[in-house]
Amino acid sequence: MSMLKEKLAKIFPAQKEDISKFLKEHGEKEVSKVTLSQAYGGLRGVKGLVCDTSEVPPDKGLIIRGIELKELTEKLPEEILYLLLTGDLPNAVELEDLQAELKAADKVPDYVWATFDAMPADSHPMTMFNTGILVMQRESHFARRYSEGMKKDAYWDATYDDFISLAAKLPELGAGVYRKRFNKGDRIPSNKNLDWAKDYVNMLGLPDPNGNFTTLMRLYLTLHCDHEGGNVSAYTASTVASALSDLYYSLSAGLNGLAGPLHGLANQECLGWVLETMKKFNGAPSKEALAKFTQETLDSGKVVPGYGHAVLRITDPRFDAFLAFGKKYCSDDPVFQTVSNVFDVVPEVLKTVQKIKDPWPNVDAGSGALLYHFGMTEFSYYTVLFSISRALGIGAQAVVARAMGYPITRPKSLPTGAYKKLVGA
Ligand code: CMX
Repeated sequence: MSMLKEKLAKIFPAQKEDISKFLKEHGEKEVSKVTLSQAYGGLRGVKGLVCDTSEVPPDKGLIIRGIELKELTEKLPEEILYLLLTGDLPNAVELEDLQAELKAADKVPDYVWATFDAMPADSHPMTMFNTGILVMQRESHFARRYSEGMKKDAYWDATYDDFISLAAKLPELGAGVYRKRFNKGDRIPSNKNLDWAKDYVNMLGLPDPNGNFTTLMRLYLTLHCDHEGGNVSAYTASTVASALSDLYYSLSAGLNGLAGPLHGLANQECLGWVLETMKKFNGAPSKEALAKFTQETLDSGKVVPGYGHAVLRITDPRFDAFLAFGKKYCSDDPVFQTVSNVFDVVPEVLKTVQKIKDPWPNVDAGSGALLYHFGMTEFSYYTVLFSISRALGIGAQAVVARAMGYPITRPKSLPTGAYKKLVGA
């Protein structure tokens, strides 16, 4: 048994016991009220979900297991995976053990590539990526063991095996999508001596002479890992997993949500918007021109991608981390300079629109310019990168939910007529 699984086997029973005691004592206490506007408004702000891997206070941004994101930007994604699951960062031996466990499970089956061959050449990279995950469902340890009559207390163990197996394969799967979809030539084999992010860069096949692209990729794969339980991808995945659908089903379902333009696809949309401004103004636009273009975007009924958030009310610390990276590694790049100018201008314009609750940049506002700088110019691919990272949080949440024995998700809906009756309208 790996060191990580052994550790989880030790800590989960005590956590489950703690929750059970907590509920026995306080289970009937009220934690949230729901207004009609909230029922019709995407349940914004309603407390009714549990997520122990991370939290997102509106005035702080992402906190993973009690550690603010700004303390974690130098960590490897594998360390984050460990942290999400256990609440601790691994020591050097534990990290090495996890990396070896991932390397042992990293082979994408050949039938995935054959499936891609059968797909239309212009399929969206997210469609290919999620199809790749779904088609691998036959590899699920959970599904096999469930059909063999696995006991409830082993559910987390089988979900853990699916998580590691999937996390191991996602860089190869993502790189395979990139090379196939954008005609980059043959797939590049995994190198067992490289860490998770560096091997991904190796398999993508983009030049990285001084290692800066690898540094960006480690940061990227760390920053997008998790964002509590209520965002579309995490909530969808956990709902699907609550039906005891295995992680292949639940992860691909969640990532289909990430592929929406109001969620993870915003990073592709955002770079598109920035490049559109540069095209329109023949190079990096002035701040006045940017303000005008922002207003035109709003007037045409579109959203300004990369800005606003359902929970945050500050500049997203993930954006701060990308901005700091850009200032260090590509401050002369005109696309990055435009992104930086957009940050000076767009919040001021959005603040003038009363209904917009958060005028500040989110994670998607800056990442595209950095990827573009390092030669990844195919921006329809960007949400695949987001997905590889987000799979860490979704997978960890699924393992924890199975270990705690959470039941099937089933909130209550009512027709409008019933709500009218309920409030005496
Ligand atoms: N540009 C224009 N209008 C915006 C806006 C933006 N960046 N952000 C919010 N609004 C509008 C909303 O569309 C909404 O308008 P309607 O009432 O006419 O529908 C109104 O302001 C109120 O929205 P809100 O309460 O401030 O924000 P929501 O919680 O409803 O939505 C989000 C949050 C992220 C969907 C929204 O801010 C948005 O569409 N932003 C642009 C897309 C984006 O960057 N998404 C990525 C988010 C991060 C991620 O998941 O990856």
